[in-house]
Amino acid sequence: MALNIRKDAIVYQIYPRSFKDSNGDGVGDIRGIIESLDHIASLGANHIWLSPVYESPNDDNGYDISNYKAIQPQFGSMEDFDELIFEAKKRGIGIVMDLVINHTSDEHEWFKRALAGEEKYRNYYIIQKGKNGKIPNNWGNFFAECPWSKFGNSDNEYYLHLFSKKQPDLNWHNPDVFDEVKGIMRFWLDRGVVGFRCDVINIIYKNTLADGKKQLVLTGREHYLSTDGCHNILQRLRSEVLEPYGAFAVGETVFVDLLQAKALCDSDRGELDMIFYFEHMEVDQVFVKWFKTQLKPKKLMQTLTKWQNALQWNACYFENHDQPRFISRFKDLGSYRAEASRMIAGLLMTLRGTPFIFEGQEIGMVNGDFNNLSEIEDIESHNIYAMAKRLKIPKGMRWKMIKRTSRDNARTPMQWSAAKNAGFSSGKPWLKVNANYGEVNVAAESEKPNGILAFWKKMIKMRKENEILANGCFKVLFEGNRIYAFERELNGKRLISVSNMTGKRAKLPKSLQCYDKLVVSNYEKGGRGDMNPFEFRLYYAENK
Ligand code: TEU
Repeated sequence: MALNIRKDAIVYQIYPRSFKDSNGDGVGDIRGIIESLDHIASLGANHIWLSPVYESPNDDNGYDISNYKAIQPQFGSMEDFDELIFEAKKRGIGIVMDLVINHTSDEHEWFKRALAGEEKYRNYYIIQKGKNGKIPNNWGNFFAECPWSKFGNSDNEYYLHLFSKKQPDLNWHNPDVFDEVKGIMRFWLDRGVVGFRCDVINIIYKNTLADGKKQLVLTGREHYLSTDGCHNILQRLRSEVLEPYGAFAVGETVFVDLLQAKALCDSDRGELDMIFYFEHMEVDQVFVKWFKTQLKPKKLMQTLTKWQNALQWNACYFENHDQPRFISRFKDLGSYRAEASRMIAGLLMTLRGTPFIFEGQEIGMVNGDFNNLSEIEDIESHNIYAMAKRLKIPKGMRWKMIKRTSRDNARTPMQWSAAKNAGFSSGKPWLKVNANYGEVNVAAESEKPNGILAFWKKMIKMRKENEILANGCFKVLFEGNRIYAFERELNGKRLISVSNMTGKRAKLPKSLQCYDKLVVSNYEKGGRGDMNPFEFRLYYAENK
C-alpha cells in the first residue's frame, strides 16, 4: 500500500493550549491558530498536527476526551474549526487530528451511562471484579498511579485506566467501540482533515487481564503491546476508513522494538503510514525517563542510524509536547543555542522520512525555567513527584528530576514577540512564559537574515525541493564522539549530511575530507576545515 502522505511533506505540530490566545483568557485557541497561519505557511509546513481540540475536562490537557464530535469551548467553536480547515487549505496546509482511542474521559457520556448501569456502555470499558479483596491484576500505569479504580459505588468492581483515573481504557474487544471510532474518524474526515496522529495506538487491544511478568515499569505490558488484535483493528481502520479518503495515519507507539515497528508500518501491512518510536528520546535516560544522564552524541547517532536503516519510511522528530526541548539536552549547549537549533534543523531535514517540527522549535525555544513544583501543571509530573516522595527520594533530587524531565518543558507558551507574555496572550498565561522571551521570539528572529528561523526555513525549502532528500536512500558514513555523517543517494547523486553534535570544535574525519561542494552550512563563515561547535554542513557529490 502506498503512503498517503507525500514524501516531500513537512508537518508542524501545534499544542493548542500553548500556541496563541486570541481572547485573553490565558489559553491558546483556534482563532489564535488561524491568526498565525501565515507564520506556519511561511515556514513551509504542508500539514498541521493539532494536539487534541475536542471537548475535555482537561485532566491530561485534552488527552481525556469527553466528546469526540465537539470542540473544547476554551478553544472555540465548530465554526472556528471549519474556518481553520478552510484558511489552512487556502495556504496549502492540511489539518491532522489527534486520535485518542485507547481511552476516553470518565466524563464522556459512554462512561456516565456505564456508571448509570447501562449494560451496552459497561461493555465499552474494561470493568473487572477484584481478586481476593484486591485489585484485579498487578499491572502498572503510565502515570505512576494504580491502573484500577473503583467503578462507581460498587464494592468490588474496578475499571482499568493505563493513564489517569479520569482516562478509562476502552474495551477494543467490543465491536461497538470499533464502529463508534469509525464514525468519529469519518466525522472529521468529512470536515476535511487529511490524517490522524494515533495516540498510544499499539496498546489499545488487551489480550488478557492476567497478571504480568514483574517489570520496573508497566508490568503487564506483554499482554497489550502490539497484539494481533491491534494489528487487525489497524488494518480494518485503514481499509474501511482511511483509504477511501486517501488519509494518512502516524501512530504513536510506545515500547516498540524494530520488529514490532515494522509490523505496524511496513507498506505491505496496510496499517500505519509511519510511527513515532521513542528510542532516540531515551538515549539520555537510565531505565526510566525520569532518571536522566548526560546525552552521549554517539548513542544518539547509533540509534538514529538503526531506525533509519530498519524502516521503509520514518516519522522523524526531535521534539513534541511530551518531551523536554531537544537542544536543552546537550550538556555543552552553553551559548550555542542558535547554532544547536540550526544544526537540528539541518539534521531533521536531511534524515529519511517525514519531518515533524514542534511549535517553538523553529526559534530555538529551550526548556521552561521553572523554579518549583507549583509552577508545573502536568499531571504526569505531579504523580511522579508524589511517587518519588513515597520512595523517600530527597526533596532536592525530586525537584531536579521533575525540572529536567517534565512535559511542561515543551508546553510553555509560544514566544511570538518581546511584548507582554511573549505576545502569546493579553491575559495571565495558563503556564509560565519562559523568561528568555525578550530575546527568543518569532518577531526578533524574523529580523535576522541569518538567524534560527531563517535557517529552519532554508532547510525546509531545501527538503521540499530536493528529490534526493525526499526519496534518496540513507547510508551512514561516520559515527564519532562528536561528528555524525550520512549520505542520501538517488540515481548516483548524493547529499552528505554532517553534524557536529557537541559544543566543541571537531576535526572532520579523513573519510569526509574529500567532499568539496558545500551546499549549506549553519555558520555564516563555516563550511571549511574543522567543524565549529554544533556546525551542520551539507555537501553534494556524484558517484564516480
Ligand atoms: O503519550 C503517551 C506516552 O506514553 C508518553 O509519551 C507519555 O507522555 C508519558 O510520558 C508516559 O510516561 C500520549 C500523549 O502524547 C500524551 O500527551 C498523553 O498524556 C498520553 O498519550 C495519554 O493520552
